[in-house]
Amino acid sequence: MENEPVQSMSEMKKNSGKGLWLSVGLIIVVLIVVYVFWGKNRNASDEITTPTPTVSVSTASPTPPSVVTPGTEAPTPTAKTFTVIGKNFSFSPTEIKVKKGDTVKITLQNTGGTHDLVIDEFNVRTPRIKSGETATVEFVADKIGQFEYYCSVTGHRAMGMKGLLIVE
Ligand SMILES: [Cu+2]
Repeated sequence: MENEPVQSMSEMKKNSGKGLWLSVGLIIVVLIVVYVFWGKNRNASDEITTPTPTVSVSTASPTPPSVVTPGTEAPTPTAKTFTVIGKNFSFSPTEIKVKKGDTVKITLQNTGGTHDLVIDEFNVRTPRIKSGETATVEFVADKIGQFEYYCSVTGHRAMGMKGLLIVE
């Protein structure tokens, strides 16, 4: 009986303690709710102001091969390059084959002596070059046939500085 008021006091303390914890808990919950809500809003506004950069994966689709529609003649001419080595007294190779309409690029590479490379039918003529030098000519093989390329330095053609350009 003596302890009753004490008990009630402790009970009151307990109650007030409970109330305190309750209010603290409530505040925490409110804070969490506010935080979450605010955070969401901030994220939303972030999304608006700073849009996520679009990842541009450049899938550069390879250009489809040019379709040659049947019936149309003269497909796009292809450039063909050759290196002809010239020396006393021969050319190598001694034969060059191309298709009519091809752009032909011939580089004369002189490895000995003084030479040039001439094709009369295509008005092709390199300058005369010395050993170690190179000279390039370019022309369109616009006619079918076999044409001799040769060195125009006196006597060289007769001594074997010649080859055959075959246009098919
Ligand atoms: Cu020559």
